[in-house]
Amino acid sequence: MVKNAELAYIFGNITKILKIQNDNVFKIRAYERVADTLENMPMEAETLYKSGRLNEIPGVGTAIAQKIGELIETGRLEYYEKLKEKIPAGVLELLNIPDIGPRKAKLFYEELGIDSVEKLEKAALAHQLQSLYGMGKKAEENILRGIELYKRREQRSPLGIALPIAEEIVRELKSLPCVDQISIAGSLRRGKDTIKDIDILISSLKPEKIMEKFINLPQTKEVLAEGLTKSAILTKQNMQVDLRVVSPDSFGTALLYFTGSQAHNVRLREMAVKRGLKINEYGIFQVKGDKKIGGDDENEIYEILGLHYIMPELREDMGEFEAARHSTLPIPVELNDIKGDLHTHTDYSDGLNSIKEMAAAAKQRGYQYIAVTDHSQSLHIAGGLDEVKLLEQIKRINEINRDIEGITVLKGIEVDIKSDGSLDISDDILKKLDIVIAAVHSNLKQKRALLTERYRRAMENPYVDIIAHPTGRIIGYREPFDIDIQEIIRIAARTKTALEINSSPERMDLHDIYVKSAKEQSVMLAIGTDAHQTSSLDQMRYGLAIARRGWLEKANLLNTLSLKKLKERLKKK
Ligand code: DGT
Ligand code: CA
Repeated sequence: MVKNAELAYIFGNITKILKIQNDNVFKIRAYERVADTLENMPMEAETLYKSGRLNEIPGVGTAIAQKIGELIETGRLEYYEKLKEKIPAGVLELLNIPDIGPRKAKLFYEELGIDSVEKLEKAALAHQLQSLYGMGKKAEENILRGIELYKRREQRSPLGIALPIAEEIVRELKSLPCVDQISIAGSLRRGKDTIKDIDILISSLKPEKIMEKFINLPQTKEVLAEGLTKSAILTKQNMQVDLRVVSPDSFGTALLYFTGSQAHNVRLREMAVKRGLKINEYGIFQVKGDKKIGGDDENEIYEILGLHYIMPELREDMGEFEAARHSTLPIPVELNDIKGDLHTHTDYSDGLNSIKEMAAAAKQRGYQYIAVTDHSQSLHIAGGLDEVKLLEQIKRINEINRDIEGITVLKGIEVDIKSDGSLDISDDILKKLDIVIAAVHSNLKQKRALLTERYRRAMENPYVDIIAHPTGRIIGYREPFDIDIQEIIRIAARTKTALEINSSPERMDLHDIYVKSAKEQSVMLAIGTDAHQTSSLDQMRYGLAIARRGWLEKANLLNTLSLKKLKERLKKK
């Protein structure tokens, strides 16, 4: 079976090669569109092919249908093989580096024979790039920075990528009857925004059976280590997964140990020592006589140490022990507490679904409201709304609200903060909306003071309720803006502006450390998925992980409020 993802990958590569070769734009667009469609299509292309219905896929004409057929029948595509002879795979890899497009990739390859990221880095360090046409010292420096980001991206994956992979593996392993308990551990269990490798822990009396299944999972690309208690694989998405199997009577302490963080574990062990106890991954023991007093239950270990249970998201040695001792641990906010999504897009700008579809999907998730916050006019590439179009959308939402039941669509906008801090939509229109989120999308390299000032002006606007993705980072692609985030938090407190926890996997912005700091200054936070299609509403849980890691409780989040309370609160600013 040739999966859609594999087809999409090949058509994506064809697009890249054609771009580097500066081929016909219409042809390029056709391949790009097919790659995109294949990636997001619920139906398998192979199934359609077998019933002669490939032409039902949008954008698939005879030529492309033939190519899909050839791939399904023979597993290879002559046209693609020929293209690859001209442009090596290493040159395509260059396109993954921020700031490198087809033009530069071609330039580096043709002028300096650069066909790998490694060679590119060497050339940049030897200052061989700056003299090339259209380059310069600054461009060369940017490329080096881009390579750093790229390497880090290869090493750590966003939570939103790693978690679904881990859950699928857990589901498959769980089907074995010899599995007693199973849990995700490591940074993934702690809900960190990026994950180096996935850790899974199982208790069982029959480890061989489990290991055999694990190394032969359909996801496995390579077996990195194989043993009776510990194995590691690399998945097809290049994620490393470590699996450990322990006996049921040590599941609790092993889970504690492999959940980490290391800093948290060090403190736990110190506390144990003070009580004449010893903890390791096998159990908790009295030093005198080496008597085991616990090990199967994680909860119980904290109890034995005289502590309240500390949830995994707080285990960073960032004050959780003091809070556990003084009974001041936060009451964790749960997915059930979330009453709506406050950042979503529709087909009015660059979203895929209609307002109605988004509203229905939000209702299905048990929400009371969903804020539609499309882009504003100056974001041309995202089809931003001008004031006329926004007024039209307001009217449409009013109609929809009259028609539907069980959910309310809030009229909103993700308004651009312009270079001088003014907004892209006039106050007269903003005041007609239920909710305004403001964001920086342009002129990102402004000086620190200027950029911070730009945020200040936006927050002082009486209609701005939330600042979207405040630091602007894109994991692996863009560093956070050079802004004074602590100052921005102070201004948010003073102006009663909420800060967003953007939960789209590549953003995860605000970071948990700043979330905690915002909470300490009584700033409200708002989780928004930034969904551009209905399925992305499920990303709420990634933002929730940040909220929990940031010590938030229900009362610190705008979108735990009921519709009525939220509306009152939004009017207040
Ligand atoms: P990462 O980098 O995203 O994979 O982060 P973690 O926390 O998942 O780190 P990882 O996978 O190296 O190890 C998982 C947990 O196992 C870690 O949080 C604590 C525990 N652990 C691993 N190695 C050591 C060690 O050498 N000493 C101690 N005390 N604990 C360790
Ligand atoms: Ca890990």
